[in-house]
Amino acid sequence: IKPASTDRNSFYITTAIAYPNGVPHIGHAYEAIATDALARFQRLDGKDVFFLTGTDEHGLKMVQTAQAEELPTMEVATRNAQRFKDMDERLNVSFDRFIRTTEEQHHRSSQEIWKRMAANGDIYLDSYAGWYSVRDEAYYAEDETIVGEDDVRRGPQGTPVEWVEEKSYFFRLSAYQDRLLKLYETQPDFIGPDSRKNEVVSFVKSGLRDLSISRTTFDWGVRVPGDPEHVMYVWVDALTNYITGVGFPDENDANWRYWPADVHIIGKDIIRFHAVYWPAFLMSAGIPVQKRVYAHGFLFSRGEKMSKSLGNVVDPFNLADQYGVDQVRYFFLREVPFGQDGNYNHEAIVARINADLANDLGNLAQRSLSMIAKQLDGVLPEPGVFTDNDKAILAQADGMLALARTAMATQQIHQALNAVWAVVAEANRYFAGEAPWALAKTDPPRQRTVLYVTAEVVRQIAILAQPVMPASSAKLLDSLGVPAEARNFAALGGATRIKPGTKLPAPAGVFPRYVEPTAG
Ligand code: ME8
Repeated sequence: IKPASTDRNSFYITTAIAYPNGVPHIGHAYEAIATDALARFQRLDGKDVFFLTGTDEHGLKMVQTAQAEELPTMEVATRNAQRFKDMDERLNVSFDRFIRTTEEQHHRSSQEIWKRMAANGDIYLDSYAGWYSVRDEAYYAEDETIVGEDDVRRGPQGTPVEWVEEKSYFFRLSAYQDRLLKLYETQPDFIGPDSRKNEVVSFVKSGLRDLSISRTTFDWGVRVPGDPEHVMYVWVDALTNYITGVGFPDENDANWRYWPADVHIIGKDIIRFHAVYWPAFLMSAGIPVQKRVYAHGFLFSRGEKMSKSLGNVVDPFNLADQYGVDQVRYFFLREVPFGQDGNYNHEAIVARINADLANDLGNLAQRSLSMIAKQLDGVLPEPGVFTDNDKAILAQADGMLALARTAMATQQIHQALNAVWAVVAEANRYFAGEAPWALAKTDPPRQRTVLYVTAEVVRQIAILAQPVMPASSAKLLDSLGVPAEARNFAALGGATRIKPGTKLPAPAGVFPRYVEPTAG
């Protein structure tokens, strides 16, 4: 096996791949938006980024969905996968590849990792008897299940389980307990946030059972090499998507240099698969393990977990139509600390749109730019000598990048936004305190300096807002006359300043207030 890349300038990030047994819901949108913000941030910071997302199309759940619709499984998978891709496009998610696990390359990839695990002595045939949840596509031990008052036995996620007995291949997960614990110890940032890490460590410490990794009761999956009666357990091929996406099994593929992934972004319900099974499979196959797994929380609507099976799905397309794409992206990433659960409702979204975006950032930009347009012929003024107030707000703006970098390095997207909006708030105080509208008559050179400083601060804010609100930030940077090649993070932190003498286009409002549609 060729050694994986040590190119520190590359950055490989993934989402979970969604089950296309239904249409995308807000949980999927949330994960896509957050991962996109992280990917865009690294791109703007000069990294060579590869961003993978896609759909997880095998497994019993897909078969049952297609049966219920009386359609071929592939047809349902193809139709719904397209909805996920459409959602990504609608939400401005800048993936580099959208993988579908039904692709031929992915079948080869999954068979290759299987063969390597088998060659390492980690796969054996036995028979399986235990509790299986179709909804989770997961097996549970008897003591992980409970029988409810309704006489239905459920697993730890609250989903019904059924007794399954069949011949099955097993993966020797039990042999990896010590190596996994060593991994968590030597790579302390392998799992984030800490609450999830503790959960995983105590799960592994409590002892690992070998894992059933094949099924014979249906054939919708990747065939087990050398035993076509079996298809792989869906999670074996699902996790393998992360290496298929960068070229595996062809290690001469140009994209293989991205492996190992810098971070897998997933929801908290699937941490065990990513932080226990996946690194064990990779170790067994002699492939370097990913660098990090970060689990975000769940979004709740009306206090209930949202899922396709539960039916209280909020449609991401409708949200984007109603509030605007950047507004929705901003809301979820600012409102919900990334890694924790979050609530969503109409009032909270409107409050963020009108306060943070329309009032605080939108008005600041609009007021300063229209003053430049009306009173200075639309030419960005030359500043005079900076006062202490000017220097203080410029220093705070220059300091945003370092704070945002620190926050984004551990996926604390909300903290990066907090750092930027602290400057938005301070810039508003600065603008109100300097009162440039009054200076037009009393001290025109000072007015020019205040407007210049404000424009410079808004420029840095807009550059740093791009990962979260790409389209609106671009409009803002257009109205500041910032050329396309000066919009990455190399232009932040005081390295360069906005150019005086630039003729600006007529300022266009970028962040409209949300107005309730009138009845009828
Ligand atoms: O789990 N809030 O697919 P999936 C936030 N195919 N995130 C949510 C959520 C919610 N209400 N509901 C789901 C799968 N998610 C597997 C993944 S990866 C090799 C295979 C998240 O369609 C969920 O945690 O059920 C997961 O990260 C992603 O959406 C896809 O969920």
